[in-house]
Amino acid sequence: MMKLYTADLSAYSARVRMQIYAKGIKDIIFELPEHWGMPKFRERFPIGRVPVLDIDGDLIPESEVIAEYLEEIYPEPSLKGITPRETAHIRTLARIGDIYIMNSTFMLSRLTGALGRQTPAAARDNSVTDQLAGEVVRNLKALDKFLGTDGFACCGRITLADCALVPGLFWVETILPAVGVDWQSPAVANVAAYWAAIQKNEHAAKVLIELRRGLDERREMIRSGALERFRAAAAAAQKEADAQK
Ligand SMILES: N[C@@H](CCC(=O)N[C@@H](CS)C(=O)NCC(=O)O)C(=O)O
Repeated sequence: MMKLYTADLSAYSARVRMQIYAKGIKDIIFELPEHWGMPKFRERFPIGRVPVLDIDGDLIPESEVIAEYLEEIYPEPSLKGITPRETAHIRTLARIGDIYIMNSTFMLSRLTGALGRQTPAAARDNSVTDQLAGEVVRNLKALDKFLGTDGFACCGRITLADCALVPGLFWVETILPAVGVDWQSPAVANVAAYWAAIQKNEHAAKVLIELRRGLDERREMIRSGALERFRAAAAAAQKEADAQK
């Protein structure tokens, strides 16, 4: 049986989980990987990130690669286009969600500790975080031009584009206000309308519940100091592993 190594709060994992829900795939188990975040984890998973698809020990990393693989082995219902041009459009939207939205918000969160903040930062930290926040806002405006206006990212149905954009927009909504950036503006009215509509879709709603649960757990770990202790233990274990090389 296949396993997907995944974590609730991971936007990239949520992208694949939403695809699995939308396709109605029932035979993939979800698991948090053993030794998550520790050097032992990276011995088995060199990129050190989730999601990873485990097919009887054969490991496929990277959400987009997993998504394409799942489309090939479970072709129906297809979350790709009916024509090559439609598929190219879906991939463009999914790439905006991945590279320009999820990646930048993830980096922004790491650099600012924004996940622990529920009120805006007094001032953003430095030019790197300004740059990343600017990238996200600029690319939300780009997304606005590409998005459909019927409640889906495109094609009038759930596609791989929605699977990437839903977790991406959850991170936008979580991280940008926490770093003092108001992303809403008339230039992203189409994004805001899409975001309001897609949250009512059952598969999107399911991953949003998981993402919010992950966020609550993470905030509790930050509040209790458990995250800091975990990171210190991971750094110490890494130092020891490096010294043995
Ligand atoms: N490009 C990767 C990104 C995956 C990623 O960044 N995953 C995050 C969670 S959303 C992670 O595992 N982070 C752990 C770490 O960086 O140590 C993908 O598409 O799968």
